[in-house]
Amino acid sequence: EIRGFIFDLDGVLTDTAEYHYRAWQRLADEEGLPFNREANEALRGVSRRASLLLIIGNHRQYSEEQIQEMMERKNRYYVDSIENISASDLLPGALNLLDELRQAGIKIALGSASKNARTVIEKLGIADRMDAIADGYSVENPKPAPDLFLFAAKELGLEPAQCLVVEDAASGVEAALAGGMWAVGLGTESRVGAAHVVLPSLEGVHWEDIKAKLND
Ligand code: B16
Ligand code: MG
Repeated sequence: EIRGFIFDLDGVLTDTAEYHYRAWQRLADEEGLPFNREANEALRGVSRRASLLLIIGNHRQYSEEQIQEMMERKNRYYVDSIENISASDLLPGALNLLDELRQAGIKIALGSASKNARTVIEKLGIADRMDAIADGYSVENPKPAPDLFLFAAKELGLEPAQCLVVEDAASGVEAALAGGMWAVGLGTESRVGAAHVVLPSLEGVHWEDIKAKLND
């Protein structure tokens, strides 16, 4: 029986992906590295460092110091750009599902790779709805390793098999399955088809519907 939900942040509860993209694009332009929206798709749910290494590819050689500086620079651009986000930046259906789960007595955790996750959920006005937070500071190994979600489950006091992860990234679905959890994938079959249930988004989604689909 499912007793806890673990929500990814970017792409599930809000669309900070666009702000991450613009910050990476600005950095890539400054460095003369090739990058565009299409290339950005590969960065969905990927940690800051791994994202930068994907952008650099084998185009140039950078020292560790330069890599650190670029990670900090991208983060400054990103943090500046999310300064004004608010509850209106919650994706459709997110708030309703959080409320339904609470009423059903289901525990809720955040499972985000982002080091800015706490700031973002505070701005979105949903920080008080979280029973636990797993973010970019919680574990060493990024998704697709299950560590982040296992950390969240532990914080909730639940077994992995009692937890359901909601993810928009292939690496996140992979992490949930590797951890022995249930997975709901948001987006296309080609991206999140490995999940137990695939939905286009959380819009109009009810806990009862998810439960029914899992029992099919
Ligand atoms: P930060 P999620 C991920 O959030 C983003 O999807 C990804 O684009 C970003 O690089 C990563 O967090 C790290 O974020 O630079 O703020 O630490 O999808 O896991 O909620
Ligand atoms: Mg995501």
